[in-house]
Amino acid sequence: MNSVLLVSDQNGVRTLTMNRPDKLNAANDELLLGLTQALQDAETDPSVRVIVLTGEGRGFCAGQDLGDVAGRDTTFTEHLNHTYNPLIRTLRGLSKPVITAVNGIAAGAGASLALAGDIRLWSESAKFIQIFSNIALIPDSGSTWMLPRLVGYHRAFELMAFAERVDAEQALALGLCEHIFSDGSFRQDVQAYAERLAQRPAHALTLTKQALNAALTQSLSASLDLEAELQQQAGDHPEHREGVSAFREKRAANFVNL
Ligand code: T3D
Repeated sequence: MNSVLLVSDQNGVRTLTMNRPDKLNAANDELLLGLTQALQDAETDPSVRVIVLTGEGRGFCAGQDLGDVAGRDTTFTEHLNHTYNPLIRTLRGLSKPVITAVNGIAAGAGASLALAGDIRLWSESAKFIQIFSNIALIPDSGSTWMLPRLVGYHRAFELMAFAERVDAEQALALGLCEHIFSDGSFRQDVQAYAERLAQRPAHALTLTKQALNAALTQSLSASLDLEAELQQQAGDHPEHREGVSAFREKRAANFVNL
């Protein structure tokens, strides 16, 4: 039997590929729990500097596998608390950078996953749909928290109410993705981008994520205090010494293995 999640490593980049292409990578419990575990494994593996999450085939993820819902013996609340919520908490809580490489349609909880990366790279034919209202559910897996922060309350509500289809150009304009790559070279372009990110100072990026995530919910004054504390940790780290030495010696810094 094929694994619902493929894991591969190349040059410090761990790629996790959702692998249910016949269903546009719709998520069953095996995929959701496996993905959460795989993210935790990537976090603790010192060889991993960047994590890429993508999908096999023409879909990124079509959200909850609707075939699995009928006859389920858990409530929606229990199911979310057991599967999607730990996944999103784990993903957003990782110290390492996560790239969501949105290779195709991202719908429902798949759209929430697409948003959850630190960097979102889209193929030119990718689409994003807050599709929940088509089946009279509410957006979950963090979409109600993330989307209004990106596009504002009103645009978020409209996208959710009409399950509007957002294409890659619109997504770029709305701030739902950072870059669009061609369909034909998408996987290679994502890998090259991720490898560039893997060369950056990992410890400093971890602290940067910490400061940015805290800033989403705290005051300017609290952020200034946190910056002062985290800057000390950054300044005390060998990465900082290497960066300054490289500048003085007019060479490229090498932050790997520090
Ligand atoms: O705890 C809880 O359960 C609550 C959590 C909820 C989280 C959610 O994500 S709710 C939202 C669930 N997702 C959906 O409602 C999306 C359903 N899918 C679609 O509306 C369409 O498939 C798409 C708009 C995403 C793509 O349309 P299209 O025309 O490009 O592809 P398609 O032909 O509809 O789909 C291709 C195949 O994938 C097809 O299978 P078939 O007929 O070839 O055997 C289709 O049934 C299957 N598929 C797509 N999405 C799902 C799915 N199978 C199961 N579940 C899906 N979500």
